[in-house]
Amino acid sequence: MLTSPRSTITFDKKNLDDRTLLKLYKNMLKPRLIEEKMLILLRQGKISKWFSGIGQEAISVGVTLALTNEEYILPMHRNLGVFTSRNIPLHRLFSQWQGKANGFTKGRDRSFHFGTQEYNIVGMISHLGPQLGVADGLALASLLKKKNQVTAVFTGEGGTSEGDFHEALNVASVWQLPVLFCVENNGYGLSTPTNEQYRCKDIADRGKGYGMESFIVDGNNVVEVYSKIKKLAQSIRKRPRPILVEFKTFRMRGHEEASGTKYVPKALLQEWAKKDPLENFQAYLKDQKILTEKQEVAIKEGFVHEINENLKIAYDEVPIEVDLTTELADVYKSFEYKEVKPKSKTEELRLIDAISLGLRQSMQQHKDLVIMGQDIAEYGGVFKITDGFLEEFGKERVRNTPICESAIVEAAMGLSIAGIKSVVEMQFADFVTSGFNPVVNYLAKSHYRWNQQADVVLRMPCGGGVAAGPFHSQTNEAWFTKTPGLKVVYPAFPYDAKGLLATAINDPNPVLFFEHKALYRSIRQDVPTDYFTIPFGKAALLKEGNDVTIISYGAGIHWALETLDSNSDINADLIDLRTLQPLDTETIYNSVRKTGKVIVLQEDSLFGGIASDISALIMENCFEDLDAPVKRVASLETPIPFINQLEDQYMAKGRFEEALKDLLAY
Ligand SMILES: Cc1ncc(C[n+]2csc(CCOP(=O)(O)OP(=O)(O)O)c2C)c(N)n1
Ligand SMILES: [Mg+2]
Repeated sequence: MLTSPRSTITFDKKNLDDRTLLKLYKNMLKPRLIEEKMLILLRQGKISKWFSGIGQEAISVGVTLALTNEEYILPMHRNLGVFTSRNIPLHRLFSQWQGKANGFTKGRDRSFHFGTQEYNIVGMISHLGPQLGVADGLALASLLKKKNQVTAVFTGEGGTSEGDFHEALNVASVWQLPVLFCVENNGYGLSTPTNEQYRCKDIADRGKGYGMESFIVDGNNVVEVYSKIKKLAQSIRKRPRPILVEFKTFRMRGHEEASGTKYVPKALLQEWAKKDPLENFQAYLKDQKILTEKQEVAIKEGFVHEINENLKIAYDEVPIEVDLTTELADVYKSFEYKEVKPKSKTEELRLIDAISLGLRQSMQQHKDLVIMGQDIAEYGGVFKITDGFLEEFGKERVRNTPICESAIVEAAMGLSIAGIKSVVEMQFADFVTSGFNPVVNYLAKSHYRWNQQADVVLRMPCGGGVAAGPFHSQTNEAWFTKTPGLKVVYPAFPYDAKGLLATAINDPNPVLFFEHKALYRSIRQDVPTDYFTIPFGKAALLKEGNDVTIISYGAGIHWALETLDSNSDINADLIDLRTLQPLDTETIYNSVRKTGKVIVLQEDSLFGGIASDISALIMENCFEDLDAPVKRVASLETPIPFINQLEDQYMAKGRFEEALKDLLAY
């Protein structure tokens, strides 16, 4: 071990050869030079925003070079060194930052908000924490596919305050997933110093709380980072488990360039400037005669040349072409629906049995389909949909989860990135709020942002009429129908539920599959017992009549049927939407053009529900054909109450018949 007279860091190269040491050096120098160039361009107004990782390069570089190129890394906004160490052509990075087509997001997302399967990198979303759970999913895929690979995921110390961090660590630990949680503790989260961020001594201590090994590493010492991670990665590949590593380092510049460092004590900056990872390592290599002055200059010149050349390529690239068709088409991954016709053999099934059978058959169809949810294995799920699945498909594919909706939705995303389909059972649709962020920000936007499908189905037991109160009775489809990138399915019958669930699982896009709890055991139908599919975006015309068009879905369909049964004089088209996204506007318009009167019935509260949008669409597209204003019937603008008489008053059901008659009399 030698301390360089010019280096304040003690490097212990152990058995690392000179080639490796030089490689570490070069890989640190490159992002540093790129950043220095970016800071100049920023001052010239040629780039918009920059999050600097200067002073933290040893971590990005040491971790990346310690892994194999096939192993996934999930970097953050200060990890340029991850991208450069994976040898992404610089002009592609520059194009990405300039929002050009040769980048990774077709100009749809900025800076480091992208992933690339080509380089096994999965970039962050702004919300910081979600990628920790995505890493769990990637690591789970490695286990399931027996790949013996490590997944490394980064977070700052600020991000460790987010629930996602705790959920991800817990899941990784309970499932013994091969994840390296890399915490870069750089002293600040935006302007917030560590003593306002957390109260434990070291973040590494948190690993213990989750039953996980953890280590503290000098994040400014590239030899230590590389050697330690290399050793840990080898050990994890042999014996899969999560490990937390806290890298002590410092953020030498502002949170982002415009925000400055006024709030950072000067003495701290000076102290850490002396520990610069690149300068110290360079001094060490020179002392050790591993790097000569001449070599240093040549390496630097080479990089400067590469940077300038690539900048020119990126600047010369034409600005992105605006093409509406492409923009709209890229929200979803294209999916070629393959019809599997139902065979003739049928059996009378309740909705719940049809869903269970459908799910079972999809597990048989897709040999690596994984289902995850609370209490779904031995217990069979709170509604018993997955009863017996554990015995048939095994513990690897039928996974009980801890109570952490966010991390599980994120893990499902990770599985999808690794090419594995999954179905997540929300115990109750109400609880999706605890995993809301990854649904609407990660799953929904992933294909549009970087061409990565989220091949995930969320099963959503929903709905009222079961006297279960404000947190077990909601029908919250409207939270999702308004988010581009998601598909929303809401069957009313066992037959539809079985066929649509098969399609939802075949479809590589994120699908929210609503299952109405009050219909689970009350609605029966003859259903083909073999596997079959039903296409999305095709409503069912359940009844035909010329007086009025009734549009509904889910439980509303059964309320409408009851009303029509007891009013045989009313001749109505009854449209069961079946899927809300995509929405079968053609069937709606055709019917409205025939009847001239429409009533839209939804179980959810009125304001902002899908009935409002359907009403608006009809008004915009069929105004001339209307003989009366479109009528919406929905539940009260209150939370859904518990006790029957209050719930009955709340529900749209009680107001439907009168509204329908009023409309007919208009
Ligand atoms: C959920 C969420 N809340 C707040 C922010 C705004 N924000 C972006 S980065 C950041 C600080 C992150 O600190 P840390 O995790 O320590 O990473 P560092 O920037 O220090 O590398 C904040 C508050 C955000 N992006 N997402
Ligand atoms: Mg920080």
